[in-house]
Parts: sequence; structure tokens; C-alpha cells
Amino acid sequence: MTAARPGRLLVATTNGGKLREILAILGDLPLTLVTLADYPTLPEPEETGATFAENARIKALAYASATGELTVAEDSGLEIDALNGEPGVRSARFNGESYAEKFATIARMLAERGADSSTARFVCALALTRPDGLVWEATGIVEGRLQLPARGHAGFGYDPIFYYPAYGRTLADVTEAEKAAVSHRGQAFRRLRTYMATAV
Ligand code: ITT
Repeated sequence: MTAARPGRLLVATTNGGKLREILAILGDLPLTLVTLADYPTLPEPEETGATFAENARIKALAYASATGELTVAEDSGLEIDALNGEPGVRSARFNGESYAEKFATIARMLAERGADSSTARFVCALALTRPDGLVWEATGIVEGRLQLPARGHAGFGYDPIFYYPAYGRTLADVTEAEKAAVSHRGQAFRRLRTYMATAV
């Protein structure tokens, strides 16, 4: 396997909310963490996969081969059971420019099905790659419930409508550390941290 640039890891995401959460978890690894801010002209790969894991591999491989870096990328999203798993891998592109509009779409779709809530989960699949191939992958899942109207201003994306029963709050109504302790991304990236500390 081609040696990537030693001692470095590219955290490849265009999403500032994800990036902040990931850097907080990986920050104490003895590695230089680089981001897409260090590669400002790279094109964004098209997410053509049918699953979170496939899209994570597509992104990680595209960024690793464009940069020559050991690279981690993740694909994540919200699965709402009453909507047959929607928005799922389409979470970022789901109906509506703003999250307020996306939440309104979800409320309307639920109402069409005679529901006002649903069990739901956030899923995060990450892929670690070198320029010539996949090195390792992991997944994290957090189970919760959809709660409308939105509540809380922390976090990002769908956090204000994701109620986490053990906290009795949405993930936008808890601290970043509380979210990371239970979140899909927290689980997947703590696994990566353990792997990187021992294997790379
Ligand atoms: P990159 O592909 O560049 O990483 P992206 O935002 O396009 O950024 P995804 O395609 O994986 O990433 O879409 C993930 C979407 O799922 C994200 O934009 C949110 O809408 C939602 N999402 C994922 N994790 C979330 C979280 O922790 N809290 C709230 N919403 C989340």
C-alpha cells in the first residue's frame, strides 16, 4: 500500500458542525490533523452511494487520492421510522433550503401519515483510506425520537428535533460534550481514535 504522508490525518468534511465535533474527539491523538481548509480548491465528490458506508468510502477515497493524505470521511444522517427511514442518506439534500423548512417538510410528511412523532436514529459511517484503498471503517448509531417543534440552539442540522430520552432533551439542548458522549459521531470517532492510537 502507498505510504500516505506520515504523521498526518486529513479530516475530510465540508460541514463545519461535523468538523468541530470530530476535531474535539481526535484532537489529542499524536498526529497533525489537516482539514479541507488546507486544500481549498478540491472538488466535492458526488455522493452516489445507496448507504452511509458506501458514501463514506466514496468521499474518503476521492479526497485521499486527490491529496495523497491518510484520510477520514464520514457520511451520516437521520432515519425516521414513520417515514421509512427518510431522509437517510439524503439528509443534507432533503427538501428545504433551511433546517426550518426541512423540519416543516418532516412535520407535513408525518401528518400525511397520521403521526406527530416517530422513533428515529442518527447514523454515522466513517471510512479511513489511503490514496490507494480502504484501511478501516466504523459505524455509530444513536436511537431517539423525533420531537416537533424544534428545541435548542446547540449542535447543528437536525439536532433541534432529535429527542434523546436518557437526557430528556433534544441534542440541540445539551452541551457539545453531552452530545459527543452518546452521539453516532461520538461513537464512530472514538472507535477511530482507539484504532489510530494502536494500529496506524
Ligand atoms: P460532508 O459530506 O462534506 O461531510 P455533509 O453535510 O454534506 O458534509 P452528509 O452528506 O454526510 O454530510 O450529510 C449529513 C447530514 O445529516 C447533515 O448535513 C445533517 O443534515 C444530518 N446530520 C448528520 N449528523 C448530524 C448530527 O450530529 N446532528 C444533526 N444533523 C446531523
